[in-house]
Amino acid sequence: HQDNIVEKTGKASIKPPSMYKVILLNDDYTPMEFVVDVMQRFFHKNREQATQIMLQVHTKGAGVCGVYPHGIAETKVNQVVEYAREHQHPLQCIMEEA
Ligand code: TYC
Repeated sequence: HQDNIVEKTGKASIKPPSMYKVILLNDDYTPMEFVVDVMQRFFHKNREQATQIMLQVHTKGAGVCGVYPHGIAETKVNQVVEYAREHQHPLQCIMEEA
């Protein structure tokens, strides 16, 4: 729909779509190596970046993997949750407006 189109004095102005942070959550069971693999596989991080973010999630409870438009963020969340489920890990991933 068109909530990104704002009518003003007869002239339409376009505002860019909102961006969403995709956030990984810590848990006690998902192996560190699996989390690093997830970040390389779905967020195009190299091994060093992936390890650094994983350690931040592990110590602080949560970490941002990337910022994307709504539909892409939603797809990433679904891919991560599905992949974790397939491997029987409780890893959780959420999105929130940036
Ligand atoms: N805390 C997990 C462990 O000690 C590792 C982990 C890191 C889990 C990041 C989830 O998003 C996560 N095995």
